[in-house]
Amino acid sequence: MKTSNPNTGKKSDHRPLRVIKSLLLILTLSTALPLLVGCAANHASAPVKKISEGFDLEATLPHDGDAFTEGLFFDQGKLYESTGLSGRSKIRAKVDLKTGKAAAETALPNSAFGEGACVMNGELYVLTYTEGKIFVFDPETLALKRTIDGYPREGWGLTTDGARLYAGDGTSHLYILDQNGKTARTIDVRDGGNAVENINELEWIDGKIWANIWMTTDIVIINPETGKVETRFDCGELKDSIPHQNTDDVLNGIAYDKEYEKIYLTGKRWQSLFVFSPRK
Ligand SMILES: [Ca+2]
Repeated sequence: MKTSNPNTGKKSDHRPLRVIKSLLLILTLSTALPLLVGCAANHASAPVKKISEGFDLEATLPHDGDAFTEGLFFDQGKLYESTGLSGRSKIRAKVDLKTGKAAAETALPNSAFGEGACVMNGELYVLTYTEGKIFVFDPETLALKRTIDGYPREGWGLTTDGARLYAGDGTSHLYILDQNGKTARTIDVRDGGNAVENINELEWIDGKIWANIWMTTDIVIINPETGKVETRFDCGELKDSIPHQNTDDVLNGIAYDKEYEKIYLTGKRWQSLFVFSPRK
């Protein structure tokens, strides 16, 4: 806007005022835009990749086609597996990678339906599906050391960071448990702002939680601090290579051999165990 200057009678340009307004506008936009972009980024879905895009398939090993895999992990360099189904659930210990045969096995007590399993501080924990129990075994002898009763939710996946247990119940929540099964914290798992349901078998890998999503070929990588899904891997190419599948024979089983940085993937009653290493 231009007005007449009463002192000079000349047209006066209030340019400094316009410059200040412009600067204020720029300042406002420069402050708000990153916030808006940040909000959008927080609600952006995790990138989806094929597992073969980030990892090299190093080997395809035999896996027991009768094993209804619910938990898969390494302890002391040996592969362990927990299996499900009522009356048929067991722990398969020190699995020979070349043959897929377990050096030792033990059935779960009381015909419980076995679920996720892991070893923490020299104790082998096995969740049960609906029995409200957590069984604790000696990983060497497979002797039952104790039973935690009154676990307040369904048992699905289980893993550990070495100090705490992380358990799922088939919802979009993960629960941090102490050595007695007491819940210390709940993690809400979200991808692009949406709750991620049906979280199943779990594995702690380098500070993140890898999780199978039940009845899909997806594995999500979860930030345990925020619950945010950071990457989603589609493992459909693995499932497609497995013949003669029943409806329940889904991808379920993630184990990490930390010493050799290899990731082992399988599924319920799959005849194959896939070994991947990160592409470098
Ligand atoms: Ca696992």
